[in-house]
Amino acid sequence: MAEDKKKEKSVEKKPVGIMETVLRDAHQSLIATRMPTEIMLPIVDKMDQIGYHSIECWGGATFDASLRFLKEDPWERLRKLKDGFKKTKLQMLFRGQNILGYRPYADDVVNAFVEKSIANGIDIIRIFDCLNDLRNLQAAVDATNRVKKQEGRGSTQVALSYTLGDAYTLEYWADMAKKIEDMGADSICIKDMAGLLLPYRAEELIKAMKENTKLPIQLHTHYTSGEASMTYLKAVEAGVDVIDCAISPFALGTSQPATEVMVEAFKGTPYDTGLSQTKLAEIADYFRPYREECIESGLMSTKVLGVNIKTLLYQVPGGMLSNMVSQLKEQNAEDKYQEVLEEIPRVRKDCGEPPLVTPSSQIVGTQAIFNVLMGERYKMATGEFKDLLRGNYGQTVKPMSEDVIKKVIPGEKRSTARSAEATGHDKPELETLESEMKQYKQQDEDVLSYALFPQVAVDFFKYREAQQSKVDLKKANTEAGAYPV
Ligand SMILES: [Mn+2]
Repeated sequence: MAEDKKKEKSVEKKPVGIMETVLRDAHQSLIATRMPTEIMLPIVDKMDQIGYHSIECWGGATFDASLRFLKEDPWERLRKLKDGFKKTKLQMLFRGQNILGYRPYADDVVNAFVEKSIANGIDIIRIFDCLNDLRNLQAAVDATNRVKKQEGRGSTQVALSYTLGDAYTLEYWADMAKKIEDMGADSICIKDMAGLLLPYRAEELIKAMKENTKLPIQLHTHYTSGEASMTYLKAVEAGVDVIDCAISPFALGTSQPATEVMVEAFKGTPYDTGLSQTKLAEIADYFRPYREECIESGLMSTKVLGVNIKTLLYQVPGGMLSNMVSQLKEQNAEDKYQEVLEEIPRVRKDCGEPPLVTPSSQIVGTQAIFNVLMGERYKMATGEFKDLLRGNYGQTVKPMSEDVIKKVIPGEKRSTARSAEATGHDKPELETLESEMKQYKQQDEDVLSYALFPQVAVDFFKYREAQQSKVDLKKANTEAGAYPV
């Protein structure tokens, strides 16, 4: 009898996992990805004792920002984090065939990047595509699975970019969940970059997907529209397995819901995370002075900290809105703001109703500005918009407007292949890339940094060499007794 009761209780329990984003998305969303490694390292040991499902700490914009602005080797950061996180799984964000860069790469580069990411410390790779064209994810998924088989480390998470529109029915999402399972992923992520997913919609969505797949589902959203904590609550009740949260000093606004708030909300329920508020408070205490510093220096603006309900009205991500405002300002056309906002959904429809996430958000936003400022729709089109119509980014869920295709790229051949083939990156390119940069190479990973950001990486390599020769010089001179000790 007593045993039966115990059994019943253990069946009921379903602790929700927390992925902590402070080392990646939270600072990408609030301080333009500028958190340096030296701020991260002192707290790693304590974070490792919390019992998070995982720590997101790499990928997204961190790679670019490290090389470009912080003059840090992103690979070195990853190795240092791995040294400190002895128990907790490390997670990264990976842009499908584009890896972390802005163009599609050949499969050999994708393979090498996945191998090196795992070798240097990543456990879970979250892979997404801006059109949700799963073919653009297959190479990265296969590479991760291959490493997992060989090394026993590495887990594949496929992320769907969440969006709204006629095509995005519950059937669509449920069907995608099944397809992701079939393509060999270990888990699914719903990636809601603009905070569009409302609480009751989340409940329906998770239930529908769970009916179609056994894979764990992780939910990622942003607090931008102010709905996110409620969305997590309903999603967890509907069976979601992991939620993405940020420790309070780096939570809310355009970042994620606060870790401590979600932990407290589920305390004493079947979803109890089991995480200690006392220990979490120590993490928050550590990051609070840094937050204050960022506010004082202007790195963290109060503009990103509030709630912006307009993201729901126009389904435009927060970052895209601020981009749009500055583009209009440059053209002295701030009075066209409302017109452009209304043009965005129309442009999105014309090009097959894609999710608005990097890079599709910029492509659609800029074209909407062109359409309004030129006084005639598609009188001029950007190169990227043409590429989107040509099929170079892959396939959209809905067909594109034939009229717009005729007007913008008349008579041109359109591709139906995945992005790497559509853009001619269908042959190995790693060797060529290496030959271009071999004078700077100090580790195999340098070739991959160069592949993603050629100019920025070379600048970094030169900076690194200068630093090293300075240090060597100092050391040599000290050894020779040239400097007084
Ligand atoms: Mn995000």
